[in-house]
Amino acid sequence: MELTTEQFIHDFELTLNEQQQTILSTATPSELFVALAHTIRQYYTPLWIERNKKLQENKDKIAYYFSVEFLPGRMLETNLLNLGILDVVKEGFAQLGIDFTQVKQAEHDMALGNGGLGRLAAAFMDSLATTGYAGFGNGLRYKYGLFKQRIVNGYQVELPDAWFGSIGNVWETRKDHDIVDVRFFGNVYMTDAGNGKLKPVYSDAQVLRAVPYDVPQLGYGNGVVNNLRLWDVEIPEEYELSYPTIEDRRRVEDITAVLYPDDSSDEGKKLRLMQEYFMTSAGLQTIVKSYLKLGLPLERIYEKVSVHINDTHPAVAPAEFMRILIDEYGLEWDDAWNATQKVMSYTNHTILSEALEKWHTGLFAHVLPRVYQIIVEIDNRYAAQMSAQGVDYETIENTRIVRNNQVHMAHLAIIGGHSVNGVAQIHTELLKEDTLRDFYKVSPEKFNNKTNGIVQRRWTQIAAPGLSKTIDKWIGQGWRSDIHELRKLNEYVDNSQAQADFWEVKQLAKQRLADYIEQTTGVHVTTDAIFDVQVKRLHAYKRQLLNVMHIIKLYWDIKDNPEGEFTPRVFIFGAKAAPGYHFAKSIIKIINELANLINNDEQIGDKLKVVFLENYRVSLAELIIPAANVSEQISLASKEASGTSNMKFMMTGAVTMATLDGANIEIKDEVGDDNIVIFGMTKDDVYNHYATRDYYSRGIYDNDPVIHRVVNTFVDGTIPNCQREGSEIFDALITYNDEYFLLQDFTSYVEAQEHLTQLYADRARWMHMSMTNIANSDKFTSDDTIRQYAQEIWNLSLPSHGKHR
Ligand code: DL6
Repeated sequence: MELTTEQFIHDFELTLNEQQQTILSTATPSELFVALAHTIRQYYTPLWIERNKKLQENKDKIAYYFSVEFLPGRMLETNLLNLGILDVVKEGFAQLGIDFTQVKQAEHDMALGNGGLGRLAAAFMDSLATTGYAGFGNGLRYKYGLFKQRIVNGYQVELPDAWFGSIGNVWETRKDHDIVDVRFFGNVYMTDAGNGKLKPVYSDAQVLRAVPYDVPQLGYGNGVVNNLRLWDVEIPEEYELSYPTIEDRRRVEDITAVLYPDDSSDEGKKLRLMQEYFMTSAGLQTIVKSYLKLGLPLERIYEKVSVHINDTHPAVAPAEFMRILIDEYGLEWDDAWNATQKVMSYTNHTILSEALEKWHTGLFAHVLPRVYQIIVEIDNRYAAQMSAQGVDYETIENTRIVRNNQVHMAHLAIIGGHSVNGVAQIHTELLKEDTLRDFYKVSPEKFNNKTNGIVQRRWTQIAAPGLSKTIDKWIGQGWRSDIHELRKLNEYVDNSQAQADFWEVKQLAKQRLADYIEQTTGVHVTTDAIFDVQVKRLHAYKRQLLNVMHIIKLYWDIKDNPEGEFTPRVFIFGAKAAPGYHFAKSIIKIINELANLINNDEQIGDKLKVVFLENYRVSLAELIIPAANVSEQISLASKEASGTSNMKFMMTGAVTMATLDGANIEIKDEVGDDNIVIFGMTKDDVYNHYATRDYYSRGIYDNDPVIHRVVNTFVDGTIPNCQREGSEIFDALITYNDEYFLLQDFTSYVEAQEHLTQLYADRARWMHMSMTNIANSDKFTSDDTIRQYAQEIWNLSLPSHGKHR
């Protein structure tokens, strides 16, 4: 949009005075932030209204993305950048003497997600708007997002993330006209509807009100505003008498209280199921209502609506959609089923079977009695149809939805839809070969791959403005709107002046991070060191522990030979462990105690530092990622579905230390073997070990003196204050045969690290690698990923109005 600095200053001051009823000289950063957000709202609101009107008038097809997680982080800068007024606002603030960074930091991260899956959902919202497609999100308006992590005595402590704080969500708008009711529990039986059909009659059901709050999703430079709808729960007035105590009300409010409640108890499981159904039912009900306003026949709803199921959490969608079409609008089963399968599609985000949700049939039927009836009917019809097609009994049994007293949500999503995709090539292959192989046998046409992507704008223009300016200097600004122009940088990867510029900008980013490290942990680190970073959720398969083992090896190398040559390294970790994941928490404790040991050893000095940055989140990632020299992507081959931080590091010039897992393989394909460092087993090696059962970690431990010493370090008292955690780790590695093959991969990891150190010592070689990574990272733009979803899964056309990319 066109906006002069003068106009902005005028609008901003007016909003500050009228809305916040304060003036510049006394306003706090948070008051300034709210005033700025409200000024921006005035700018985009007409665009939003116009967008909705046009979509309705032109009857454009819309894709609805259902996800229990959305992790946008802060939205201020994205909104400003996408509206094209970031520089104007910064300039206006400079003229007013306001510190923009301070104001931006007053916004609390919107952390309604755990990690990669939620961040991907947020990226897709940005890319849908940027590409111009009509794509709307549906999620939950949690009062508490992902917990706030504090480290106390080396241990993770979880605190509630009260992200609404005192200012609430400045971007949202409550939409009363789309309120719907959602029903749980009770009894249901079928009765004659009088028109030759049956209709359900409910008794003793709990009826709750679903209230939508819409959060705008602005496209980059195109005036498009899409919608992210977050559902909140309320008690309908007519049922208020049923909730006489605060406790009664709190039990209801719990539905949207916390992201991922503790589901180790039956109560927790019930709550989780209720959350998932609540969002899915509310979203689907309003979709059908707004479709009907177009005046088109319901049985052809698939021509105007797609519903995407992001992981298994909203996988009740096909059954709920059937319920709505049949029970509420009287469609025949076959018409409803035809529409449902054409509307629904599903993304799988993991091969870890424990993450594919299953519900005990007793619980499911208790919470959602009518939906359960429909699921049983879908399942029976599916089995009959497969049998009629000659599919063998075992395959049918393996793919059924209701099996062994469990409702298999992934199976419902696959059977009830027309598409199932993995999130990187290797992951999709593994789904076909292993996790979902029986489905692939019966419905190969449903399977496809959509490699993940990232919003390049956030990781360059917002998180790395210095890097962005350096890119501008060498290839012009075209890449900012067409990321594929980044490839022009390939021409300069051996240009010594360009290398010096890119080196310089990385050093500045490292210094910024070094300052933050010093402020928050008291540890001084030098930018002369290699900044080696592993930031992601803490999980055994991601193998932070392998990184720790390498650090221990380096520690002993220096202790054995304190005068030897050593390229200094700073190892930086950021990771939250799921609150109930004991082993992951033990690894956090070990990292912190190892850090204390190393950072306070004068003999080690600046040669080696270890830092654990608490409360890893999107806004912290924006500080850390541009400062990395090395990106640690070291999961056991076959276990990481894709990864997306690997793409962010690549785009900002880090070199990846990688196993052949997830999207690392596609990064390697883009940059070539010389510009990435690969080590470790392949997925076939891993599967061979599974088949032959020949892996024996104790044998390696007994025979390799280096490994022996490293593993013993966990238990011999070298690392203080972690006897219990050290023993757990020792047991996992040796007594329980090292599930994730750390010992097997250790030697090759160490060799790869030594190779990397040599590469870093040759600045021209290193900068060639670093810049080649930046230059070829365009492949991972989520704009392209979303285009593939839109064209190949959702069958969307670009709306006829507006500018598109
Ligand atoms: O697809 C987004 C993201 C992938 O990049 C990660 O590799 C994958 O682990 C993550 N999956 C999940 C699902 N649950 N589990 N485990 O978070 O999805």
